[in-house]
Amino acid sequence: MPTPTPADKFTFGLWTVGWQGRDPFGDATRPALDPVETVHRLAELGAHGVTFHDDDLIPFGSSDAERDAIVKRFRTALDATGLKVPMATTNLFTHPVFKDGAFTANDRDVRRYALRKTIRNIDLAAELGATTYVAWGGREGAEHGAAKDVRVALDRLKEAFDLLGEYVEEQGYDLRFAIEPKPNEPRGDILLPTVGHALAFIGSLERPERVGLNPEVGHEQMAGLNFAHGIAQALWHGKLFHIDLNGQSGIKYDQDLRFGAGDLRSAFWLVDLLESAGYDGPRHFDFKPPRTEDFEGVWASAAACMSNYLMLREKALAFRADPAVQEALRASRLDELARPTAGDGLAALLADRGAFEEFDVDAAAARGMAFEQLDQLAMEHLLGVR
Ligand code: XLS
Ligand code: MN
Ligand code: MN
Repeated sequence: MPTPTPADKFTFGLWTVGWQGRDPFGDATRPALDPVETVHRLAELGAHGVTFHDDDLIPFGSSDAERDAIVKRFRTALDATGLKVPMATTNLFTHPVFKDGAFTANDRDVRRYALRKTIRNIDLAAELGATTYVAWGGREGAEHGAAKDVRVALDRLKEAFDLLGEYVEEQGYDLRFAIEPKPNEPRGDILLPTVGHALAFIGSLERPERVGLNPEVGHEQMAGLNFAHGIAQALWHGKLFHIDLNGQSGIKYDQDLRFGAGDLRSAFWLVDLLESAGYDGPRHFDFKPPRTEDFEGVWASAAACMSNYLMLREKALAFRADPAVQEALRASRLDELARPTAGDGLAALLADRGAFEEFDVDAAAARGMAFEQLDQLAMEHLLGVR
């Protein structure tokens, strides 16, 4: 079994292993975890870093003196273990004040409060060395029709990101924002529901270069989408700033299974993509150890997230290195896809009788693509028989 090291850049949110198992139907099944213990346990397991929402670390409503003491203790644990804080984010969803959203709440005072809460934690994130600030707009959405004017709400969302970008620039922080799309839950419908929606939105911002994506496996799958395809497009746009890895079985509630559980084939193609594209950011796990588990199960599932990634990486590398796969890729004509369609120019295309007048449509239509053989090789690698 491969063992993780900090060089693998595995990171975990405090809220993942720290999830107490509270769900809409049941109470907590585990006691609270001390963030300092989490730091030590993650370091022992071979993780590179830890991430947090402001309220995961500093309970909502803490005094300034309590806040300082908590941050000091946390920092001591980071220094002792060498664990990094590559990313932080804001909780803009738990407190009832955010019931109608944060940056897009109808109430202007709530929006101003949300911005101030975010800015306060951005200062802490920068202080702890984070270079990515995630923004998941869990409550930015609606259950009703006319109660949310979506076009106006998007104006307010743009305003928020423009102001936050201005703040970060003014402070001279080395910090980029990563928007995390999700189609629903906890709102009936959430703004920027998918990678595609968020990519389009980023183009409308004042500082688009400072804003990218933090896509989550399960969130795209909740919308029935192919996660690896979404990630490929995010990479193509240069917008994969961060990633939330976990597992999901089909279109249902946000399951947050450990990475590799759920759709295993999708996880294989995702790791194959991240590794072959040279993604060098954190591999961040945003999962929830099921509420059936005690702490032994919690740490076992955290370790499994990392080992599943590493096992899939080995499989993906072996798949790409296999001469039979390389031959199958040629048979499926991936090399042809990589050739520009009209590198010879538009005039040459228009003059090329072979491209149209003399093109043998029937012969081309009859050609097999040999995709099944290629895909079966992937299956055999994944199942460990090659
Ligand atoms: C919830 C999100 C959340 C973000 C951070 O579904 O995944 O945990 O990643 O706020
Ligand atoms: Mn999730
Ligand atoms: Mn997430």
